[in-house]
Amino acid sequence: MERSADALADEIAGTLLHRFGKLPADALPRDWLDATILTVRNDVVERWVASTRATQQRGLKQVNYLSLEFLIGRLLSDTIRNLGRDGEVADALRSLGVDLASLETLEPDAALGNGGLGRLAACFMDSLASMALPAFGYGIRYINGMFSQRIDPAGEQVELPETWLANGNPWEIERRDSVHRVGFGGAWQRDDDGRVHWTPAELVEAVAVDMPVVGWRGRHVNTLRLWTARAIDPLQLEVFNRGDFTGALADQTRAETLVRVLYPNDSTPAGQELRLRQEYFFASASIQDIVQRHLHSHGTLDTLPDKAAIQLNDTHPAIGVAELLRLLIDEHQLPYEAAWDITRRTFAYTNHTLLPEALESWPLPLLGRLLPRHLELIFRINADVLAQARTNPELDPRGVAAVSLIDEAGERRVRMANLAFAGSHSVNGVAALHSQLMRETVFADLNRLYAGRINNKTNGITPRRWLGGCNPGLTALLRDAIGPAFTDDLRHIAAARSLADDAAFRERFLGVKRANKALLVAQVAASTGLQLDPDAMFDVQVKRIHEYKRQLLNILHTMVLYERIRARPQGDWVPRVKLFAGKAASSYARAKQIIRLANDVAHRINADPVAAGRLQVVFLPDYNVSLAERIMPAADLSEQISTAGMEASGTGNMKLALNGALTIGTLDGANIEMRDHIGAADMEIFGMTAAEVAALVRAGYRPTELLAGLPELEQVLAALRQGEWSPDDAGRHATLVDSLLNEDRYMLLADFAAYDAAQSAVDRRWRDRDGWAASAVRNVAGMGWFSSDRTIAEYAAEVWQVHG
Ligand code: 26W
Repeated sequence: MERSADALADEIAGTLLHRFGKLPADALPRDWLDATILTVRNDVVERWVASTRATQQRGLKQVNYLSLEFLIGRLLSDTIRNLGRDGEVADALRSLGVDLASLETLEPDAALGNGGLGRLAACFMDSLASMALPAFGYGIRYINGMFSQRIDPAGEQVELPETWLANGNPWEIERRDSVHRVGFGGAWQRDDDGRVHWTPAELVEAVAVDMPVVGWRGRHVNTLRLWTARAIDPLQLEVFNRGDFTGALADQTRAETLVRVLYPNDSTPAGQELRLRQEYFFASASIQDIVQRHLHSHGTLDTLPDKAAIQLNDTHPAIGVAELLRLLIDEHQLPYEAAWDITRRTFAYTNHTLLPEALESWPLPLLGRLLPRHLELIFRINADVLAQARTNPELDPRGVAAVSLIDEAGERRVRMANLAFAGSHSVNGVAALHSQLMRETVFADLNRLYAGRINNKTNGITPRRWLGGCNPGLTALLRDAIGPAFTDDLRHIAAARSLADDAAFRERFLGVKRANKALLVAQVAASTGLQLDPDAMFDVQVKRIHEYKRQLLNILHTMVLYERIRARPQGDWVPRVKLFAGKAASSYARAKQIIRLANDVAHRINADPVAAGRLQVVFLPDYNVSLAERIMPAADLSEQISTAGMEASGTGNMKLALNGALTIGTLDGANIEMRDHIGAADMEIFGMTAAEVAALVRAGYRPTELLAGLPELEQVLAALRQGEWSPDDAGRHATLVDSLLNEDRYMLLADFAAYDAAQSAVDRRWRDRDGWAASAVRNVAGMGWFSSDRTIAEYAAEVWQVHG
């Protein structure tokens, strides 16, 4: 063993003794994990302090990424790999009789996010640090992250609270000197000098809890600053003078409520007052912190836009626009025009969905009651927006109403996307099609008013976690074949393209895939008792359960396939394992019903001997980052089958392709750009384009007419309606069938025939093992552009104007 590993073993044993009061013989696995993390953290903290200091001394502009979600996952293995110390840590622990790999699986996932938007934030943090761009991620330190999902014996989703902090969080450092007061309610007044004073009815304190974000090769460490809430010291508030102990306790409870739980809703705004309180608490603390840090380094707020970029991850932090304006005007006495100019030059906004029901808006009376001064400022902004809109010849009265920050139809509401749009110098979509649709649909009038403001930054994924970390076999094979350059810059992975024609390489590639599948098979056996066939095609759809993502299309096709197998058991079937995973929002009944159906289908098919060796179906519970890290490397086929125009980008599509899965998908989101980079011949694209979807909506979608041309599906739907797939409760799936035949916004039946044809084409590809392997290799080689390093480089150059 190397000397460094010897020394490290001593350090870990020392931490165990001094921090946990244990000798190695008495230590439990969790003690070893925490001692290892705390020991590694010493190294991290030294680099962290050096990075922070260097940024300050050089006076560099900083990025502030405001996001209500950071879907991080585990940190130990990523951190030591980025530091280049993974081998050394494994050796040190081995010398102490401890296995690193099994320790790593004890670390809870930091699951402070719902899905794509939250995971993107985590990938961006990794890229910012890896590219040595100084950045803060700002978020909330939720006590309960994304719920953990169980599937009960009946096949229904059950939500259990997630408790990642139950044993403490050894990565975090509380910053007692970074504390800000956040107010709610009350009233404001203008004094004789014209100065506005807001007297909130309630005050809480936001306390910073920092986590280090270590970049690739450990050269730079950034900060993820998560806010926790506490009641203001009751002695200070003189509550105790009044003897009001219960009042003090109630204050503490009210404060904790703000950070209690992540809203487990994607694509439908939560709508409750608590969510707005959460958003303001987080936005206000973050903006105050940015202002304070800027003043500390630069002395004046005039230079804020030159030294700080603030990126709004969707509209969740958009109230921050009004908060910065308020601080500049009310606390720092800037005139409105100067404050607005600084604000607009500082903020930029990313939109992540065009689904109208997901666009946040708040009832005007609610916002006015909770944030009276902010509502006043929103009116002030809106006066300018409307005045400008009325002079714009491209906007008719309907267009003027569309750009207004206030929705006047029905109950008056504040449109957060319009606030974010008006308050930013840059507004971006997350894939080329999505940005185009922003210009043409939801933001068409804002795009007329602020021409040129919308731009595109196609999403990416961090190759450190989604290749190097999750797929060491493929990484080693690639390093061996094309050298290590791709580990520093994923674009170099293109060198693997020609290896698709190398038979020996293909064999090794298939060997890696087979080994990854064996790992997943073992995990599935342990978690569900089901023994999957590792030689079958692993056909994977893993993502949040949502109608627009069309898991139902995949399930219905699986049912049709099963009926075909039953009708011709001796046919030459390509063996498939249909793998589903994903969570449904707790309030989203239809999505939960889809989970139930997937499980009913799995029960029936897996129990039928005629399907054995031909078709298996499994719904893996509790999809999270760690499970994704197992699934991506083991997948053969990636299902990306959303109704065209509805999936903003997708990032699971990228993770699967980078790990050598072929995509069956619609021309939606980033699938389109993947096709451009990988080549159309190595993907199975099918179905309506976004333009065709829109045309069909205009012409009128008539599913019952379509069904007449789909006899096999018609039979399956009839059987489903009659209860053949749910013998214990015949009526269970009737409403699901109805939804397909009435007003199905997702137009499943319109794409069914094309999907079926594409699946047959996938079967033909699979039968040609060499062709399949060559295609898979070209998929991997074609993914270099989809590194989040590329995305971040574009943001840095075109939106933030920052450099390391
Ligand atoms: C207010 C409730 C709420 C919460 C989250 C509404 C909407 C959201 C997000 C839009 C959900 C989300 O994660 N969107 C996904 O963002 C990814 C990163 O850009 C994209 O790849 C996905 O296509 C998009 O669905």
